[in-house]
Amino acid sequence: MSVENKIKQFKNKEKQEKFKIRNKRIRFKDEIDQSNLIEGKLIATIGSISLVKCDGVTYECQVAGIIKSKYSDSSIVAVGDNVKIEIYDEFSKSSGYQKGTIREVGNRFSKLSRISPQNKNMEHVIGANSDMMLIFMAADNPKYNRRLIDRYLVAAKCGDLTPIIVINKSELGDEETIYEDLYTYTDELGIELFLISLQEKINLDTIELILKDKRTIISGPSGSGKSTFINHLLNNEVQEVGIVSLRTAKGLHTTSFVRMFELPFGGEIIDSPGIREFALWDIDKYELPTYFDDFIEYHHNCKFLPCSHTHEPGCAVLAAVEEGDIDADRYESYLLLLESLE
Ligand SMILES: Nc1nc2c(ncn2[C@@H]2O[C@H](COP(=O)(O)OP(=O)(O)O)[C@@H](O)[C@H]2O)c(=O)[nH]1
Ligand SMILES: [Mg+2]
Ligand SMILES: [Zn+2]
Repeated sequence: MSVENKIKQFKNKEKQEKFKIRNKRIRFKDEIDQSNLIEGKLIATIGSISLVKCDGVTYECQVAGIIKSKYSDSSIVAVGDNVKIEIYDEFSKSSGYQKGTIREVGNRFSKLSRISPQNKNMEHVIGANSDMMLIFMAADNPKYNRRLIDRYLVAAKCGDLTPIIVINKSELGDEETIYEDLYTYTDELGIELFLISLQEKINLDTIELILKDKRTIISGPSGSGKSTFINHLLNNEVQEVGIVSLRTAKGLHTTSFVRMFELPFGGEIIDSPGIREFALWDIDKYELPTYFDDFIEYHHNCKFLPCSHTHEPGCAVLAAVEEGDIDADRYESYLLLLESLE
């Protein structure tokens, strides 16, 4: 058995123990009564409340006490989930939506996860079943941050999301300098990079073509222009009244607030304005190098395995950094992430 598989096996055991402790309130079943259930998709989470859209109608839902889901080991429901709900003859006072209960959660083909701020042993799935992750930053004010780009890239790979980098406020920087600065991402890692300006209306059609008919989850530091971007995509249409009043009822600063919008030209975008910190979930320090695509060809050639690639004699990754075959900036991100995992 390879070292990586051994680590995986160990982690799974450890996980199962943790999972026994949590989710006590909810029982998981392989089969449930399907009569009275309707299919929908989860479009917003506000604290413990989920909004589910079925055939164009939005319902305010809670999770049932007995549920069918493969995900007893993580957030039980997440924005983007395909769910089945039972609806009631009762309307929510805060949102005005008809009430329902989520009884089944479909399989997720991708996810963006972080460590739950409430409980560091729990996974919080920010968004599910998304095709892409848009890493949204600015040329300046605030200037894009390579440490954060690398952290997002690890999360994207871990969750099976295709990463795309967008640098907004391009009029505040020198395009050539930015392309040079980020060439590792485009040329070494094959990630698409777009420079746009919402203010000067530069390259906005290009980015819309990328988003069209896909589901995208957007992440980036505050101030980079994400809200401006989403308003632009939605033609500045106001968001659903029910969501606004629910947020007010629940307190505007609900840290788990996430929502999904339909794009007028086709596709969907998931925004998580309630989420500020982003600690990587489910990554072991010995596994971390496998999330750095540019390390992989060196990662197995170290003299001693597993290797942390920090100080070990005969480390092939360190040698590649010294030779300039691995970008020194990427290596610095690796060291910082490694530290954060310890
Ligand atoms: N100079 C410049 N400012 C922009 C651009 N796009 C957005 N902004 C401004 O950046 C600030 C932060 O935008 P906001 O959408 O709130 O960022 P968020 O925190 O990521 O949601 C606002 O004052 C916007 O008007 C741009 O292309 N150029
Ligand atoms: Mg914002
Ligand atoms: Zn090494």
